[in-house]
Amino acid sequence: MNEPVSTVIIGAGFAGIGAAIRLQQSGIDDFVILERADRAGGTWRDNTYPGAACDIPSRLYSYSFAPNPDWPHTYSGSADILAYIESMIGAHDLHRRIRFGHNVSGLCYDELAGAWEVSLADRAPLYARTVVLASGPLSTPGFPAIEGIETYTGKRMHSAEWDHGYDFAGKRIAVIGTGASAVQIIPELVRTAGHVTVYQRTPGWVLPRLNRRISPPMKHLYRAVPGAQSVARAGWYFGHESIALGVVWNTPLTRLVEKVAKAHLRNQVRDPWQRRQLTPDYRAGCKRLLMTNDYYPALQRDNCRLVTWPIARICENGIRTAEGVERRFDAIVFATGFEVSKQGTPIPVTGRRGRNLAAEWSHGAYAYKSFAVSGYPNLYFTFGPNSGPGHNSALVYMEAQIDAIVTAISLILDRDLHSLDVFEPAQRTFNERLQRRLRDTTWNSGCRSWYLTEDGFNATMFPGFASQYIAQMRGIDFTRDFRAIARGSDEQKSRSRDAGPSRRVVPAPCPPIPRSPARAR
Ligand code: N01
Repeated sequence: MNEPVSTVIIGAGFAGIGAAIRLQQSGIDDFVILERADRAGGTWRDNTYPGAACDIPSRLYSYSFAPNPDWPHTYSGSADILAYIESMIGAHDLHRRIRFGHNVSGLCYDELAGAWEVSLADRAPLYARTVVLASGPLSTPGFPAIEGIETYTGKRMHSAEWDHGYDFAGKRIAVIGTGASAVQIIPELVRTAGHVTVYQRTPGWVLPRLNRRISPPMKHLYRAVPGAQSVARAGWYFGHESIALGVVWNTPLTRLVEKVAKAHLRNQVRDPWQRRQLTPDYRAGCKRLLMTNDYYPALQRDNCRLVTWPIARICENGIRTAEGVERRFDAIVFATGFEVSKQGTPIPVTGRRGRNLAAEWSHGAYAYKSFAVSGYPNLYFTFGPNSGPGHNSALVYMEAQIDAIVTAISLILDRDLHSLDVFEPAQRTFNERLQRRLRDTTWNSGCRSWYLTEDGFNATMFPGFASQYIAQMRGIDFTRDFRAIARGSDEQKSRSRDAGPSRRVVPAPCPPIPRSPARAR
C-alpha cells in the first residue's frame, strides 16, 4: 500500500472546496481533492442553462468564512457563483490540491491500516486515513422513466447538461418539468424559441422575488466595513429562519405563505382556468417553494402553451399526452431534476468487516447527525442523510457539517487514532428521534418530491430550524458517541489479529468496483 494521505476529499464543488479551506485553516495540509470533471464548481459548473441562478440571496448563499463584497445582485446567477467558488480556490491556493479527471469508483475500508482504499476509474487507487465524501446530491442528471424516451430523434437536453451550441431560434421546444430549474429556464426560452410547450405534472407554489442590483456605494461599504456584510447576512439568515415556521411545519403561517403565493398568481395570471391549472393541491413547503417573478408571465406569452395532461409516451418526433394528442418538437428540454441517492450510495462503499453501505441504505439512507455512519470509521459526508434545508441556505448547513468534519479529522490526526467510529446505539437513538420529528413536517404531508423515497421515507431533510441544525452539529460529543481506537493500542492489535494473514478484516478482499462513471464522482 502507498503511504496514505491524511484526507481525500471527493468532489471540488462548494462542499469539497469549503472542507479544504477549513482543513487548511486548522493546520491540516496533507490532503487531496479528487474531481471527476476538468473544472471545479460542482452543480454551478454543470448548471449553466439560460437563467440559472440561486433563489437564496448571495450574502447567505456563500460561506461566512469567505465573504464576498462584490456580489452583483441580491440573488446571483450561476456564472457569478462559479466565479465565487473559483475565487476561493485561488485565494486559498487550492489548485495544487485538486486532481481533475479523477473519477472515484468506490471506497473500501482497510481495518488493519485504519485507512480507506479510494478506487479510481482507470487509475491506481489512493489510500487515505480519512475521507470526505463531498460529491453532492444534485450531481447526476435524472431523466424520467417515460415510455419511448429512447425513440425520440430530435434534440434532447437536460437542464444540467445545457448545449450552448444549439440554436433555439424559431424552433418548437418542449419543456418537461416545472420545478426550480424549469421556472428559471422557461422565461429565457420563450424569448428565443419559436414556440415553447411546458408539460406540467404538478404545479409548484410560486412566491415573488425581489432581485436588485447591488450599487457601487454598497459594494464599497461591504469592502470597507467587513462587519456590514455580517450584519446583512444575519438579517437574511433570521428572515429565512422565520419562514421555517410556515414551510417546515404545517402552521397558520403555512396558510399565510399560501395566501401570498395565491395573490402572486392572481396578480400575474389573467385567465381563471390557467390559474386553476397552476394552483397546487398540497401544502406549501411540501415540495420546494419556487421564487420567481418571470415564470407566470412567460407562460402567458403567445408562443408558450401549458399542457397539464399526463405524458403518455415520447415518440419519434414529439410527445403524446394521455388524451391522445401528439405534438411534434425540434427539441425536448428535460428539467426533470437529478438522480438523488436517497437509497443506496452514489458509489460502492465497503466498511468494517465487509459491510456494504448501499445494502444498508437500500430502504433509505441514515447516518449519525448526517455526517458519519457506524461501521464506516474515518469517513464523513457533506450533505449526508437528513441535512437538507427547506427554508434557509444550504451553505449554512454545509458550514456546520464541515466544522464537525474538521473536528473529527483533527481528532484522528492529533491523537494519532487508528479509527474513530460512531457507536451504533447513538446513531439509532438519533434516527428514531429524527424520524419521529419528520412525521409532523410539511415534507411528509402528502406530495411527491425528490426529498422522499418511493416508500415515503424522508432521508433528505432536517426537521427544524437551521439554528437547531447548527446546534446539533456543534453539540457532537465525540467522547460519548464515538469509539476512538488509538494506533498501537491493545484494541487495535486485537482487531489486527482478527484480520489474520489477509490485510483486511473483511470476509473477502474489497470487492471489484463496478464501473459506472455516470454515477460515480
Ligand atoms: O428538479 P425537481 P429541478 N413526467 O426534481 C417533473 C435545486 N435547484 O432540477 O413535481 C412529467 O425539483 C417533476 O414533476 P413532479 C433545488 O434544490 C436550486 O427543478 O414530480 N414530469 C418536476 O416538476 C431543487 O429542489 C435552484 O410532479 C416529470 C420536475 O420534473 C433541485 O435543484 C435552482 C416527470 C423536476 O423538478 C432540483 O430542481 C434550480 C415525468 N415522468 C434547482 N419526472 C436554486 O435556485 C419528473 N418530472 C438554488
